[in-house]
Amino acid sequence: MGCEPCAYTTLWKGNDVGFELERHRRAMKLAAGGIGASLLLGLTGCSAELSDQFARIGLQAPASDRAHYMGNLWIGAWVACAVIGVLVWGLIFYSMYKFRRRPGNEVPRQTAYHLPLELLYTLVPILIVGVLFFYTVKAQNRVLATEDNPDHTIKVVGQKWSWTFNYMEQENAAVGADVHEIGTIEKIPDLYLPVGESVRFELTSADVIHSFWVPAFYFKMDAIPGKPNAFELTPEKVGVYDGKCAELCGTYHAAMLFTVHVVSPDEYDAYLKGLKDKGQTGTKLGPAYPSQMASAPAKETEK
Ligand SMILES: [Cu+2]
Repeated sequence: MGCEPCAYTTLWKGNDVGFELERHRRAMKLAAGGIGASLLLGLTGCSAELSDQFARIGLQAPASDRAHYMGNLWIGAWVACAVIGVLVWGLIFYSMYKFRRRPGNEVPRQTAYHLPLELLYTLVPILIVGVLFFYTVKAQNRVLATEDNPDHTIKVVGQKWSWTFNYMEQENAAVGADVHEIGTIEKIPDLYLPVGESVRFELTSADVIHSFWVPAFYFKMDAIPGKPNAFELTPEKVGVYDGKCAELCGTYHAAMLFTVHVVSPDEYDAYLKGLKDKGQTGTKLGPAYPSQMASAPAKETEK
């Protein structure tokens, strides 16, 4: 059996039907085995976290107030796919059985120009796409919603091959200055966030397009030179999370990592105070760009 048309011809002629049926039976057994193994892994799980992750269809635990909207969209899309998949496969197997070739009936009855059927398979996909589009826009609007006065603003700069975080905390009495941390390819930078307080991220880039991504927030947004982007969220869970660049930006794209620490507001202030004490005040566009960011307040001077 070299190719599908040959297999089809052979099957049609009825010369090797037994072999073909055996081949399909084996393929079905393999598929059933694979699905069974996945289910078993999900149900028994190596740990509670793994089975929780299975229930979230691969997503890690959500860590921000916006993640739930994206998580619901993700689960909803999979449920829609499963329902449609079961329906389509069901109809396929039903047709295969119901209209199978019978002795004395070499060519089954052909159906063409069946208007109701044609309308059905034009309208149903449009309906499916429409429903998915509606829920996508709904989730997107919630994820991208902003408020006038977020509790904190962090200007994030993507630069080859790391990140610079500028904490705009001059108005924060506990810190009293804008402070920054510059990451380099040798030193993965830390991003500190206060739990339960809203943070506005203003993204830009010093060179090429990068993308700011924290998987536990279920969100990423491009950092584009000359085009400021912004989004907001409130971290909900104290913990340490991975951050990375999600835009293939060049040779060391994979090295553009950062570590997110969601801590109590007091620890957040203490960390920023530490940056201030180390002289990391003012705003920066990364190590290769010693000048201040254009939008930084004029009174801020760099050291
Ligand atoms: Cu990048």
